[in-house]
Amino acid sequence: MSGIIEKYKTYLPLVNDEIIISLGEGNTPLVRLLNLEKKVGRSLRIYAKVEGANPTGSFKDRGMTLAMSNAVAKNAPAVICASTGNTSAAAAAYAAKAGLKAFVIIPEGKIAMGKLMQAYIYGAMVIQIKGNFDQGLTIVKEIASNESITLVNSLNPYRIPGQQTAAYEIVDQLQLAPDYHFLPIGNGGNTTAYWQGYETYRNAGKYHKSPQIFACQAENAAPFVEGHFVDKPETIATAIRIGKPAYWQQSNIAIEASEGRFLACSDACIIKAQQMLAAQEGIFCEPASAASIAGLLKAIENNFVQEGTTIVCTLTGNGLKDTQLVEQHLDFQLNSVSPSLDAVRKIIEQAI
Ligand code: AN7
Repeated sequence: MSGIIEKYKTYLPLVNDEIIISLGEGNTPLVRLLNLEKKVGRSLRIYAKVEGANPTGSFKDRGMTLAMSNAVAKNAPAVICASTGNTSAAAAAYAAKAGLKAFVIIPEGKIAMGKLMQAYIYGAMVIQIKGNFDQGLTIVKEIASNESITLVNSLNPYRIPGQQTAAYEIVDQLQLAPDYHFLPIGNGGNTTAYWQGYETYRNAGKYHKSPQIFACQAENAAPFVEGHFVDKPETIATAIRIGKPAYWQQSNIAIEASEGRFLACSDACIIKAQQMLAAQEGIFCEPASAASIAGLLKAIENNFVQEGTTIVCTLTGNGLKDTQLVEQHLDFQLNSVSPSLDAVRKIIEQAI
């Protein structure tokens, strides 16, 4: 299976045509959320772009394939990133494929266990700091500016072009540009990538108007909504627990130019949206990703979206990365019964 570089080569800055480090990323499902449409009761077409279907389970793979290919082409000896989890998983996997050493800096106790295990099993050197993502990013930027190690955070110039391919795919899948695009925002790299991606396709003559971008945060980790950096961001959606976004200006430009909005949702709304998506649409995304659905519901409630429109929500990461959170918040009972036909049948009969 070919990845996003093969598919969208003409749009991507590739240093050496012969060197492509790919795990078959991209080409993720665009799923119509019919049950959600019914639930909101308006004439809206709502789609989910399921980025958790990427090789390491998040959208980060799109940027990482290009960043890693070019790092190899430039003979980098190693790569480094700070991460809330998904970037470290993607960096570790693509570095493994490339045969490069990866160093990943993570905030102690604040990344999902699945993501941490990914970094380990792919063979990265994991460095845990007694601090948050923002502090980690400051450190890796400094290291990458002095050493020959390549930074593969979204500040790497190839990450954003790679991530733009998600916007191209959506338009190619829908055969049109959506009216609205909802996505979670942390550092703002992906918001910037989507906006630039949609604008690139618009400039290529594919449509006249790019979608309005709605970028969604968690209430207590909402620097964009508040209009200033936040020192101690807190949210159960650890992937977007970011107080000093690196793509501050570009994200503000994307929201303003697209006539979109920043939205903040409570952790409770995010968890509710995550559970609803799983139970009613069959899609298990991680909490941060559910912020886009929580944001959409809030936007609909506030009449920010017009009737008769097409909406795409990006579900940035896979729910399987963070099952501990589900365990904590989902009200479930698991009692064992005797291994007899009668016992099992009794339970089924009571449930039907
Ligand atoms: C699932 O992995 O920042 O606004 O270090 O993992 O581009 O930062 C992750 C971010 C949304 C926010 N959804 O994207 C990291 C990291 C998920 C994420 C975001 C992240 P950006």
